[in-house]
This record gives sequence, structure tokens and C-alpha cells, in this order.
Amino acid sequence: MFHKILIANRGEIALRVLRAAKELGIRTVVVHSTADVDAMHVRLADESVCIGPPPSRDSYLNIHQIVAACEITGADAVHPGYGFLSENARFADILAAHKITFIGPSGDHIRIMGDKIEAKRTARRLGIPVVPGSDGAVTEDREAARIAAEIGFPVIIKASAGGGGRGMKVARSAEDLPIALATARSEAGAAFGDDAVYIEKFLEKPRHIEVQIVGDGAGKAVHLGERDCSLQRRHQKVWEEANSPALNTDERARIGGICAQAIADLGYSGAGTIEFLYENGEFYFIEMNTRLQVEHPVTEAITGIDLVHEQIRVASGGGLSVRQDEIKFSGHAIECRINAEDPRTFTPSPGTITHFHTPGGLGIRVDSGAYSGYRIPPYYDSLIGKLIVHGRNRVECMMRLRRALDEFVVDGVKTTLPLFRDLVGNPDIANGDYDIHWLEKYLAETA
Ligand code: MV4
Repeated sequence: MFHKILIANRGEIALRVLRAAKELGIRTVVVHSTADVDAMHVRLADESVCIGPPPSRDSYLNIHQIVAACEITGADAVHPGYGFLSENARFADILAAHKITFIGPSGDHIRIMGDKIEAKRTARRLGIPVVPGSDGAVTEDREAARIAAEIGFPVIIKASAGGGGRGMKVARSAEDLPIALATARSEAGAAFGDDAVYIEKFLEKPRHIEVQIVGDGAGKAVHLGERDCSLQRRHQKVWEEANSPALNTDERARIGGICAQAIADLGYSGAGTIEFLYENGEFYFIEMNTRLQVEHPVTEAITGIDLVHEQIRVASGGGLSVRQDEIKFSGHAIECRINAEDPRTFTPSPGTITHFHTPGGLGIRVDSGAYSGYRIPPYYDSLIGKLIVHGRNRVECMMRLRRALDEFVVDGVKTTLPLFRDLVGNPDIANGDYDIHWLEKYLAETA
């Protein structure tokens, strides 16, 4: 097991990882920028190293400073959290070269999944169902027209170096296609320095369903069911649930089994998420994330498994703590992302939290580094906490969520709490009847 873990992140996820490390008896080091001197994770860590000024590229993204902090403190492993360097293959390689363990997959696995064309080819080879489309990059308009005619319009053009919704163009007819291709290519080239694009059938009203997996790097892997993350705004998730209200037990076992087998065959190490669009009872792979995700606590709530413990175990060579047949799904969980933003325009609202009171009681978890008097710096994302509610079934979960939202007090800055108080009373949400476009439509209609 590791002696000392360095946490290369900030905010609620730094605290989340710190708690897991403490439980496993591992010493903790945090790195932080000058803007985060008063952060909760800095106070709770065994040691802290200030690595630079507020801008991320000078601190949380500064690989040399982080490696130096490992050497100075004697940390033998790094947990990257999410965002920042969590899916940076070069960072994973550099740590390996310094004999420091990256708590995550190999640089090569990160690289494969970071290239969306390569990721899709790998998924298909491993038996994961993918969206119909081009087998690789499309370079010629003629070729694009042939593929689009074959799969049928509408189609979507995506950047291979994109992901998370960046660099996508929809073409509804053959006439639209050349312009969509040219725009997608030039935007991809400008944004990512890589103009490779590919074509897929455009799914009109899918849900976003993602499967949580963990691999031991030695050919064993498990799945921990799925999360439904369809409620998004501008590709930012707002509300996530486990299980998906759309799936039955058989569908869950089938897609989960396919994903676990694929991850085992890949020899993948660590936690990961396989993202699908789900429409008319079919799953279509779109991307894989090779990190722990913001919404991982809903999976922890219904399985009772600590995903960060599993990440640390497999990274240290200790293997998975559970077999697939020991993983049971119990009840229902919902996560609301509490952002310091206007609840309607989502404009960031940094500043001082004058009063912070979190809900409690059975089935309630709040992951947050915020406290009364905490000043939210303006330099980073606006997530200040997550409310995760668990119930024996979805109805109980929703009742408890409504109560928890009533108890939650954040004064001094605007937050997304009022939006959740609206959503929890909405009939479509109560019925679990929503797709990836529902939230944007709702926000437009209720503006
Ligand atoms: C799609 C799609 C429809 N058809 N692919 C957006 C983010 C990126 N991960 C993939 N995305 C989409 N890919 C096909 N073939 C619609 C989206 C999409 C979306 C997906 C998940 C959650 C919210 C979304 C909002 C708009 C578009």
C-alpha cells in the first residue's frame, strides 16, 4: 500500500480523496494555488505545498511543480481527481518515469480514449455497441456523402480530439453536409490542433446513460451499474441518478456485463466510465472517461462501495475488493450539483459565503469544501458542493431530496439550489420522463 498520496486537485474532490486516503491509513499531501490557502482540504491534509498563482495553468496544471512537490514530500502516489490533469496521458507517463504511481489508468489507455475515433474503434473491437457511422476519420466529402446516405440523415460530425460536446455539427440533409464537414474540420483544427472528424447517425431524443467500471489492470473488472446524466445544460451535468429510471434489471446486467468484459479484455486499471446514448431500448457507445467522475457518489450510494478506495487499492496492486456477484444495487440515489451560479442564467457568482448550513439525516450526503465565511475564488469552476440523497426506491429518494433542499442554506452568493427546488416538484422529473434536451427546453419555457 502507498505511504503518502499527493492530491493534485482542489475543492470538494480534493476533500473526497483525502477522506478515502485517511480511512486507509495513508498520509496525505495537497498542492494548492495562492487562491486556495483557506480551502478546507488544505486545512485537513497532513501536509500542503503551495505550487503557484491562481491561474490553473500556473498551479493545478503545472506538471513540474507537482512532481517537485512529490519529491519534496516523499509522496509515492498521485490522485488527480477529475478535470485538471486527470486525463493527461503525458502526466501519467511523467509520474511513471519518476517512479510515482498515478492513481488511474496507464498513459496509453488514457491516450486511446482521449482520441474519440480510436476510442470508438477500440469499443467496437471489444464488443461494445457503438453509434452507426464512419469507421474512422472522414477526409473526403464524397466518402462522407456515401456514409451519410447509408446510415440515413440526420448525421452528426464530431471532432476526434473533441469530446464532451465540443466541436459537433449536425447535418439534416445531403445539402447541409459539405458545410457541416468544413465547419467541423476548421473548428477542430483551430480548437485542438487536430482536424480529424468522424460521422455518426444523429440520435434525436436519447438519454445519456453511463456505466461505471473498475479494472484491476490484470484482466479482472467489475461494473457498478449505470448513472443517468441526461439532465444537462450546455454539456454541463446538473442532476444525476442511479439507477437510470429508464432501464430494467435485465438491461442493466446486459450492458454492465458487456462493459466489464471489455474493460477486463483491455487490461484496464482503475475506475472509468463508459458513456452511451440510449434510445428505443438500444445502447450506443459515444465516449469513455478514464477518471473518477463528479457524479460517482450516486453509484457509491446504491452499491455501498467506496470508489476512491477501489482506485487506491488497484493502483497499489492490491486488486479489487469485490467480485461482480457481490455487487448488489440497493434503492435509488440522486445528486444535485450545487454551483455558485445564478440558478437561471448560470452566470458564476463568486464571493464570500456568509452562512453555510447543510442538511442531514438518513440517506443524506453532502460533499463540499465550503463553510460559513469561505470565500469562493473566481478562477475555477463554480461547483461548491454536491447533495447526494439515497432512498429505498425513487419515490422515497425524491421525498427526502425535497426535504434536504429545504434545509440547505447557502447565503452570500447565488446558487443553483432554487433550480433544484423547482425540478423536484416537476411532474416529468417525478416520473423520470426526460431526455438530454429536457432541461434546456424547460429553462427556455420557464424563463
Ligand atoms: C450525440 C448526440 C446525438 N447523436 N451523438 C454531446 C456531448 C458528447 N459527449 C456527445 N454528445 C452528443 N452526441 C449522436 N450520434 C447528442 C449529443 C448531445 C448530448 C449528449 C449527452 C448529453 C447531453 C447532450 C446534449 C446535446 C447533444
